[in-house]
Amino acid sequence: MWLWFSSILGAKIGCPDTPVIGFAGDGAFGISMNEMSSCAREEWPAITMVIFRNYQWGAEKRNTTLWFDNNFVGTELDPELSYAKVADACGLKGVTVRTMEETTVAIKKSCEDQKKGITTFIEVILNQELGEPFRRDAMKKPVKVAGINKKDMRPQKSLNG
Ligand SMILES: Cc1ncc(C[n+]2csc(CCOP(=O)(O)OP(=O)(O)O)c2C)c(N)n1
Ligand SMILES: [Mg+2]
Repeated sequence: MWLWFSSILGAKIGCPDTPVIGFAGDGAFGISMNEMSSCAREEWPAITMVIFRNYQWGAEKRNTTLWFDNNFVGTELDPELSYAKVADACGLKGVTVRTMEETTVAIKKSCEDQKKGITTFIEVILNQELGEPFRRDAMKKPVKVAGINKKDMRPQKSLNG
């Protein structure tokens, strides 16, 4: 999940004459975005990164709503944060788009820009509709599989005797 951005940078280093485009959810991208502080350097070849911005860990949120009677916890991302602005601040190019047409235009333009050494981050603003879980059949409430029985506990022997 977190690997995509760094893999995309590696793919471009491996194939510098090919347009390289990465796609990631905003949660996944948040885990690997620290590479943004490196990839504006002169010697790094340019890539395009498309970030699907639904302001949530959607897959995890879907799981928790199914497990916990439509409740969710710990899945909301910061709505104040703009990945496009972070890109600008890193000396990269940040673009915000809201429609399929805008996204298409931005991706095409970014591929042209790769030839000029310009890396583009395209932040695609989405709604928060949740998709189907990967495994609906596995979406049962977590159950306690093993408790702790005091009788099973033993004092630890000291290593120093
Ligand atoms: C390294 C790693 N950590 C955690 C997970 C579990 N996981 C699967 S999807 C997901 C949330 C992804 O959120 P986002 O990238 O925003 O995508 P969305 O579901 O919102 O489209 C997480 C945490 C994972 N797959 N890999
Ligand atoms: Mg998301």
